[in-house]
Amino acid sequence: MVEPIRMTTREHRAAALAEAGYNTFLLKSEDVYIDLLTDSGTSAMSDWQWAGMMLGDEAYAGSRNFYNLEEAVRQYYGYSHVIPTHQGRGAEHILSQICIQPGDTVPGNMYFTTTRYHQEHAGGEFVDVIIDEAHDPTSLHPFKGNVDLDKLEHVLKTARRVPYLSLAATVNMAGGQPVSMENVRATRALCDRYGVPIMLDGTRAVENAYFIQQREPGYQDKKVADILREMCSYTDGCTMSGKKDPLVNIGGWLALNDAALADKARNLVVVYEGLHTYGGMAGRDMEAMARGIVESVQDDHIRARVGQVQYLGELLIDWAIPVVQPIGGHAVYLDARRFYPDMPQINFPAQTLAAELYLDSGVRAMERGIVSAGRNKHTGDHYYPKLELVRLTIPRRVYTQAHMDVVAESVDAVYRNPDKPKGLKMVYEPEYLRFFQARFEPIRE
Ligand code: PLI
Repeated sequence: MVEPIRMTTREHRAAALAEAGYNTFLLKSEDVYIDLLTDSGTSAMSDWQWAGMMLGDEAYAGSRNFYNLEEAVRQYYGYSHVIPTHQGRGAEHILSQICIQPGDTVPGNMYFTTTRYHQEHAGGEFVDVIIDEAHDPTSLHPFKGNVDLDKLEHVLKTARRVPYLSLAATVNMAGGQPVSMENVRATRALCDRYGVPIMLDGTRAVENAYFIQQREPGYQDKKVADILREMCSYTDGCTMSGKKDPLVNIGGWLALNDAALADKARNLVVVYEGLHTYGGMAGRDMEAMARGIVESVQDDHIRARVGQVQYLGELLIDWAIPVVQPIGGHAVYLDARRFYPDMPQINFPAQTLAAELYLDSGVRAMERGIVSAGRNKHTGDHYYPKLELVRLTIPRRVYTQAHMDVVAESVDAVYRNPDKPKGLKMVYEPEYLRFFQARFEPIRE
């Protein structure tokens, strides 16, 4: 599918940005030139997926497309039970509700916005157990998503109850950074000693498997599909946003190995999502996702996908622009602190940088810093994350390398602009997941 894109004038963008409260989530898509807001649901489907859309079995119950999806998840991810959901956060909601009790502690390798929200909403407390290198944008550790086993053991020893370890692969908020197979295996062994299951956030696990193939000794000759299966085999279940790795515009699932827990999930899914054989998706959506899973694990696909992200990242590194290194799997993350070294974090440097980039060229990116981090739910204080980033997220199979060049040139222009902005102040703050809808005004003096 081809979609026309529109160039706009700086004057037009200035007006659009003001109307959007300096929040790129509030811009209209037609005012955007190159859309790197997210890779979520923005990928292009293949001819084979579109053909599958024509084979939708829209029965309320027992659609054949559900069984195709179930089979694809079993084959490529290896879990026994598959509960479809409308997208990833639907799966996170069900998992949190069936596993977490008030007062529980949920350790994880860095928070993700919707994941932590659902854990807290169920009465849990998220504790970060990622290695320290993940919080340092300049560290070149090849597996910055790794769990710090000492931090995890401390939680397992001291927490009243730990329902599961929340393991993300790759780690979005750290810059799309992978976890090594060795670390997953060691984490499994540690969790086994304490009888704690592992729930994978498998949203970008295929990208993680690709990094293992490229970087971890012993995996060079293995297929990405086999690496993915092995990684999942060390975990007990998985939440999935079908909008990322599985190459669809909408959809998700929760997969579990424990039959009794799966029954609980199947029961709850009918309350919030839909019957356990469609979970909020049309039959045709499930078919597209089943086929997307098959395509997503092909070595040629994933090499090209991650390769495009690396291309943009390496261009920016060559031009000495501060980015999170190593370059992640789905996005290049600009280090806003080094764009605006004098700007206090409370003036929202990354939010400001995303606005400046849009103003310069119509390229839309996303803040991943203090705004995304939100507030401590007990004290009401802002979290002040070490990482203050702008994410240039690459949709799969959509843009060309020439688009990447345009993006890089605009980032360079913003970085070298001697006229530095003072930052933004937040003038409207929603209660939940504020980054989506918060509004800002420029600080002028
Ligand atoms: O957007 P959902 O509800 O399909 O998925 C939620 C979700 C869960 N885990 C991870 C690691 C995500 O990245 C994620 C969604 N990410 C979005 C929307 C993104 O722009 O990164």
